[in-house]
Amino acid sequence: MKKIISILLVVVLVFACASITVCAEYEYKLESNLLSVLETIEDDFKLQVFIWINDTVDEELVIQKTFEQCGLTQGTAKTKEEVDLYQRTYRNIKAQLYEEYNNIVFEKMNVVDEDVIFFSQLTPSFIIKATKSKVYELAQLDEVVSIGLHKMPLFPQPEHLYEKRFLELYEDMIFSETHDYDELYYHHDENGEVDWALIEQCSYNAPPWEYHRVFKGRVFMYGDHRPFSFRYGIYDVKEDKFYDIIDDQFDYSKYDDLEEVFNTFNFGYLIGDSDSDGVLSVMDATLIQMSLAGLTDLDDVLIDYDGYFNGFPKYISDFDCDGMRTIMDATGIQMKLAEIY
Ligand SMILES: [Ca+2]
Ligand SMILES: [Ca+2]
Repeated sequence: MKKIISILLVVVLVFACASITVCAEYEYKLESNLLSVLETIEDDFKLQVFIWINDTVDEELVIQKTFEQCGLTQGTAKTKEEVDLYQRTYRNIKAQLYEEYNNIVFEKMNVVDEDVIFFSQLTPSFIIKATKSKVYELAQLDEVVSIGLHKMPLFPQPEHLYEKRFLELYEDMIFSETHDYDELYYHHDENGEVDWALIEQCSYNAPPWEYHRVFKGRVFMYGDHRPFSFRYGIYDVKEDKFYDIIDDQFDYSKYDDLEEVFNTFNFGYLIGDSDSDGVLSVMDATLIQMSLAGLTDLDDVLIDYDGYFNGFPKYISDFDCDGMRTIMDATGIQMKLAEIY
């Protein structure tokens, strides 16, 4: 009898462990904010959720194929046209690879068309409307990696900018209709009303290694950023207009807190920030001096692989943006810190 009880106990324990493992894995796929929302919603209420499925595309292979098809080699693109050709080819190859796989998983998810908000052609992801029970059901699919809440924006997405910048440039290109859109910061006027918002928006395009721009002391990477040149834009509430902030036409004086916002949130890379702590300090200058003296290897972010754009920095520590790391970069940082200009 004792033996039977022990066997039963073992069986019960094995089942208990198995269900704990399943639950843990199950919850692991659901982001914590979604889990807390699920506890409070009615059974028939449909949430907007973002679903990421496992990525079967070999990124290295895509990049290799892209360079072959473009007739370029990594680090040789010199003009905006070459960068655009690279990105266009990259997107098309990637879209072909995702098309079949995403369709198979989508069918397995068993979601009705009217609940689909976004079906990605270039990433392993979807945005759908789903009830609580549907979310738990999806979390059990092997292909689903994670599920999160889709954040609802306050302002409309800048579709007119797509028409102007995107469609004209890329009319022959396969692209997703919906792109990541996020309202990062709301600026309030003296009455407490939102008068402008900082927008981050990007489409899935290409690795951002071919081109960059220094703007207000920060380095912004070009790459998968549409409709704004370098990912960031402003929505002016009163004018009901979107502006590309890294644009020669952008009137920076109207949004004079913007530099502070960028520095506070540490967007892009702060030029000269050799130790990558998000702040310009004497340590950044010291690190440059030490590396020039051969006392340390300065392993800061490499931003231009071959320095093929003259006048652009090659490293984050290249404070004076001349493409080289010299004592002038350390001096420049020290002068900036001492506010001698
Ligand atoms: Ca620093
Ligand atoms: Ca330099």
